Amino acid sequence: DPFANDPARDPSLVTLTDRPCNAESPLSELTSFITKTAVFYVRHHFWVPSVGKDSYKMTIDIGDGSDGKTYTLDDLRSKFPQHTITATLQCSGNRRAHMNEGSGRDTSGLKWGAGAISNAEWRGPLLRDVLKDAGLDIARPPEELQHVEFFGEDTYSTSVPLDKVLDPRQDVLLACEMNREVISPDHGYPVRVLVPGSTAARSVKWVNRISILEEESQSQWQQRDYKGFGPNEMRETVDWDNAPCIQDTPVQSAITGIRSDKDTDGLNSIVLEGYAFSGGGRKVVRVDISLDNGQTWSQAKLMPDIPKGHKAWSWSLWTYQCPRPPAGSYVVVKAVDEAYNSQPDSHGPIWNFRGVLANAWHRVRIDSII
Ligand code: MTE
Ligand code: MO
Repeated sequence: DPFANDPARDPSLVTLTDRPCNAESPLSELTSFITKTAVFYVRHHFWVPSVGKDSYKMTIDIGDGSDGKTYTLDDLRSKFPQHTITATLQCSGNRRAHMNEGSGRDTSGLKWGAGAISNAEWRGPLLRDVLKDAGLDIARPPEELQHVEFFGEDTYSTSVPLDKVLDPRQDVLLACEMNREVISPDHGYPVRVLVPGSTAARSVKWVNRISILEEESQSQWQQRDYKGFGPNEMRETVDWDNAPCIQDTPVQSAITGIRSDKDTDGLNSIVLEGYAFSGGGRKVVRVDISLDNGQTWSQAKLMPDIPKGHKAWSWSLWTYQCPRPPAGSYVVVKAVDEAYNSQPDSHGPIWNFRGVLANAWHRVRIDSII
């Protein structure tokens, strides 16, 4: 049984499948800026491979036909400056269940609610520094080299554009620590790639080989998954080859908590809490709240959390207090990022058969969770 070595997991994780483990963070845990490692969402395609820290080796092959250079964990930790960032990982399927419900059309894939997203602090060398050491001319890379492919010990693989990795302000790490501890087995022990601002599918866990290539990865996760299509396109007819793979993700927000409170005059009120996040390091500049299903709006308060890194790689948490609306009201959230991208009002027009990038306004019926 290859799953026999999977680690024990926190019982509060919301498990969708056990083998392989796919589990959401409980929404009540997503109201802290840093998600505790034990309740960080888990998304595996296979079992957790066992990789010893002493036997760990990673090979970098820079596309020049040479054999490549190999690094131990100790090399990665001691030979390169270590960088710390805070970054949110969000699965491309986050909120797929909302897309299904909102459009009345099913999609293929795990029915994630709003908990396939979490935020952590990551530490390790910049991948560009390691590529330089491996012999890549990072100031003037050969024109034909355009992509970096990551291979996981579990056979998962995918690639990102080389430009993203070479820019020191994009903060692409070989993360050796998560929340100031060695990375846990579920999140890639001992080393995972961390590509901040990109869909989490690119942040390969248990990475043991990195190749610089002329073409994108030919893996199924690059070519036949994690792509978006029109609402009319179906599995049988789509042109996979001509759709770009998802890298940066669109702006997203969700309500993660609603609690009863008293306002300063002692009157009944509610406090809404949630997250807002955009891909590509685009900062969330505003979170709009409606208590009447989108007729009228006001702004939530963004929390003063201090993210680390060159861009807005972490979500923004927000709160909103207001008089308690009548039972049966729909509260709605939508966010705006620094490029003034916003979220669509419903999932019907953005429905796609894989159910990726579900980011319509999040609506919650008030009496359903108080
Ligand atoms: N890396 C490997 N090696 N194997 C995987 O199955 N899943 C990817 C990505 N990296 C995956 C992987 C996907 S789809 C997601 S959403 C994130 O890891 C989940 O990361 P997490 O489990 O640390 O939350
Ligand atoms: Mo994912």
